[in-house]
Amino acid sequence: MSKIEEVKANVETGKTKLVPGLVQAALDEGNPAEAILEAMVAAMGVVGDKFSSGELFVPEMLIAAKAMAKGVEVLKPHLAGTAATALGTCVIGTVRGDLHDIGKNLVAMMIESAGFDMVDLGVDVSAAKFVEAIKANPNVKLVACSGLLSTTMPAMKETVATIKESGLTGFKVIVGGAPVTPEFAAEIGADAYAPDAGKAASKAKELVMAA
Ligand code: B1M
Repeated sequence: MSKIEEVKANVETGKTKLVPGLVQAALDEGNPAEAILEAMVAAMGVVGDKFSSGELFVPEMLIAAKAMAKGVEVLKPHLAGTAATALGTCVIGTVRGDLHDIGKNLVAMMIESAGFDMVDLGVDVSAAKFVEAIKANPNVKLVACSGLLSTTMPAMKETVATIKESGLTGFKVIVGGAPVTPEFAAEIGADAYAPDAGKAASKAKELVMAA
């Protein structure tokens, strides 16, 4: 088994203590950080499928998520570059009712490395909390909302509407997460949609530089 395959297998089975060392070994073997990340994301896909089919339950999903988070810590310096330009502040959060944060953390990391200062509100963030954070932080140029559950898509819609109706201006709103589509993003009035962390960072840069 290659080191990348070992990383995938150990994320899947939630081996929190082993994953960081395996990620480091995979890096030492010369594997690109992006390929290692892809393997970990694929592992979470398998975990999700096994959850859907009743083979795994919430505790196993949680442990796999912890294992992946430990692996991402090792990968972080290899994924995030240093930006030459300061693009302003980004406020990010996972919307109300939703506790998934791995994708949101990856998006935050990539947007930060594109040149934004990051204000991460965490998970289960209400629309009002997003608005408060925009008011409290000077120079907000981007608001990023993540959501992983189809049941929290209405909360994303409410968040975007509340932000847009707040009268606050000078920033763009980007949304994403597995159940979110470009059509849904447009329908709820978001300025942009991105399917993954890398594209979220390039889109963020493009949006702010065009404004
Ligand atoms: Co949950 N969960 N979960 N879960 N979980 C999913 C999402 C699910 C698809 C599993 C399944 O059934 N196959 C399913 C959702 C079904 C649906 O609504 N369509 C699901 C469910 C049902 C649930 C619960 C309801 C289970 C229950 O209690 N019965 C419950 C809900 C809790 C809540 O939030 N209120 C629940 C709980 C959990 C845990 C807490 C145990 C844990 C999360 C721990 C954590 O995040 N710290 C968990 C996990 C781990 C998963 C899976 C297995 C993995 C998620 C993940 O981290 N993926 C997931 C199955 C799956 O994803 N296939 C599943 C890896 C991550 C890198 O990908 O987050 O998609 P992702 O992020 C991507 C893109 O989506 C995008 O970029 C990232 C990659 O570059 N992206 C953005 C994300 N945000 C973005 C924002 C952007 C742009 C792009 O712009 C702002």
